[in-house]
Amino acid sequence: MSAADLPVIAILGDVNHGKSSVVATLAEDDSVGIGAFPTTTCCQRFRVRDLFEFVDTPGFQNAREALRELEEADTHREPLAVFRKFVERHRDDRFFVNECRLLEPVLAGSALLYVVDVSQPLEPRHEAEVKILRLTGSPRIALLNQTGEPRHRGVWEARLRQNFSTVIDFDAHRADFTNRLALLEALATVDLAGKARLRTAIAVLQRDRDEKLDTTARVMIDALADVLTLKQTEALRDPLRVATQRREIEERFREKLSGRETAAHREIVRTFAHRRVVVGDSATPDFLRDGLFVEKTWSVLGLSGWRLVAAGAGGGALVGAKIDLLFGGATWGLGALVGGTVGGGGALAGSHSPPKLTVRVPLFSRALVGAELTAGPVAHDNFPWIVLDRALGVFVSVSRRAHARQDEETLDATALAARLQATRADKDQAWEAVCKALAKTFREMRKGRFDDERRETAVRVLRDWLRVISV
Ligand SMILES: Nc1nc2c(ncn2[C@@H]2O[C@H](COP(=O)(O)OP(=O)(O)OP(=O)(O)O)[C@@H](O)[C@H]2O)c(=O)[nH]1
Ligand SMILES: [Mg+2]
Repeated sequence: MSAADLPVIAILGDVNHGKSSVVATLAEDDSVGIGAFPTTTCCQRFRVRDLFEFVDTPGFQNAREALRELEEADTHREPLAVFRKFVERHRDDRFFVNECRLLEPVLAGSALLYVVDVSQPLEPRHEAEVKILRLTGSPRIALLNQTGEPRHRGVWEARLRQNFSTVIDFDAHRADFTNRLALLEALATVDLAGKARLRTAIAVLQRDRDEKLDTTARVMIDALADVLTLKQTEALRDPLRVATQRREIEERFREKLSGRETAAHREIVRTFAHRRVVVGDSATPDFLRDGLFVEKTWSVLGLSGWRLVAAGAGGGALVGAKIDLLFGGATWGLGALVGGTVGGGGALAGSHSPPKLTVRVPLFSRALVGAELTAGPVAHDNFPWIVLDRALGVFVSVSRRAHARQDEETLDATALAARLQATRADKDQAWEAVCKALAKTFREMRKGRFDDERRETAVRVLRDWLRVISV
């Protein structure tokens, strides 16, 4: 599709009714200028891939006065000619500067989205805006946005229905992917000229969304494979100072683990192009430093009760229950997870015991020359589930977040758990099946039997689950 063929959709409405917010959410672009005061002063184009273009416009300034000059379009053979004359006449007129600018895309034949804020009352100037848009004869639909309590929704809807064949609710701050597609579908229905291209665009967007889910599933599975096999091995420096070195290794191991997890979280956030969602920067020291180990994380995600799933496909063990037994009232933090035992052997004990930090002592050397300290890998049954849950929490946060939102969001353990819980209703059975498949995956990862084919299977299972919880 050449650029000239792209469907162009102009977003119009009163100042501060949320036009730019609608553009940001539709285009999934959080760089769109949004503000509580008159913000958009010139038309700005936002292209979505090479599929279509949104034009954000300044709000109407003097709609009632403009209407008086545009009314003759009602009986004119070519209504847009009247609009063109208006723009030529007022090109240098400060009084109609916004009207001249917002009419640019209208004159170029765009489809129109009229955005109203139903938390504000319908005023005579809005009646004039509606009439102006009707006079253009352009394909158009109306959106009921709300920047606060939707007190005036009824009045707005009744009025708009008289002038627009399609009036739909579209909350710029809450709209999800399904709402966005529904809006484009509605446009395709009224815009007969752009219909075919819009339908093509919708299909591409759906594929695009699937790719994002696939990327996220891969990021999660790869991070899980890494953290489940992660170790920190160092040569013993001084046999008399084993305890000190052990603490250092623990710390480095913990950093590596957290770092790997944070990298995955950031990649998920990036996949959904949200720059106001913060993962582990200085504002969230706990989450960055100790995310996997702080008491809050384990208590919120591990002990909350909703995650009592049959995770061990073999044993059918209840993951949540185990955490209770192991950690109930005990010490929290890395100490509980990566045990402080120093001794021979090396194989980590079974999943019921905390993983051990081991010292391997070569038989030929009494002086411990060449001895090694090793921390990890973490063998606890619950470990991958905690990592997975936290990644799912990040995914749910960003995959449902509208790009119009201006607030900074910090992903801490509590936020992730709350987000996750909201996705669980009525889905437990499906989740259980996913858990069974993933429990097998985790065993394969731990045993070093996780090959490409198994990776693809795991990615598919997880991707399908992401689709379920992303809307
Ligand atoms: N809570 C909430 N606030 C919204 C919503 N849409 C817009 N806002 C807020 O309303 C204000 C105006 O939003 P904009 O999108 O800049 O409105 P606009 O119509 O483009 O404004 P101008 O460019 O000045 O004409 C901003 O503070 C937005 O954050 C919404 O759906 N929910
Ligand atoms: Mg704006």
